[in-house]
Amino acid sequence: MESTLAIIKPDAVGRRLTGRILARIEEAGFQIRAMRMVQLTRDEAEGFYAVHRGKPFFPGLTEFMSSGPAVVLVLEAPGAIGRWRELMGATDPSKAAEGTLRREYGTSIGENATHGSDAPETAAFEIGYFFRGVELARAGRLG
Ligand code: 3AN
Repeated sequence: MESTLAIIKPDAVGRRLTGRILARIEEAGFQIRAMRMVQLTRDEAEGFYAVHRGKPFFPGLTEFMSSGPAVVLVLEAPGAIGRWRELMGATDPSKAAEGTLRREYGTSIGENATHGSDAPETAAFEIGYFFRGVELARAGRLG
């Protein structure tokens, strides 16, 4: 079993797409182990995306991610990291495959509706950034 950190980004929450994206997550067979709505400060967004510091899109990315509420989730499934990235589609919505969340709900490479961890180490960091172990354990009893 594997866990990944997913975010429904401020563009999607603002456009009232949260429920539809959650339905797609559950229909795809992920177990939601933890979930919370957050309004990131600029500092918190910068900490989350620290690996991208220095890249040209970093200021815009962190401004966007702190521009409104987002929904953070821990998704569990066998191969959750890869499967969630597959369901999201490519970073650029115009290049994302038909039927993916970013193709359907993303509007630009910056405002692309969802985030997902890209490797087990990243998932561990990102899950720990938002959730304490006890919050996961409690949700984990749902099975
Ligand atoms: P992904 O989220 O698909 O793993 P990353 O990790 O390369 O993509 O980039 C993190 C986030 O930064 C992306 N989700 C996207 O919102 C933003 N981003 C990446 N590349 C660009 C770009 N060239 N211009 C604007 N935003 C970008």
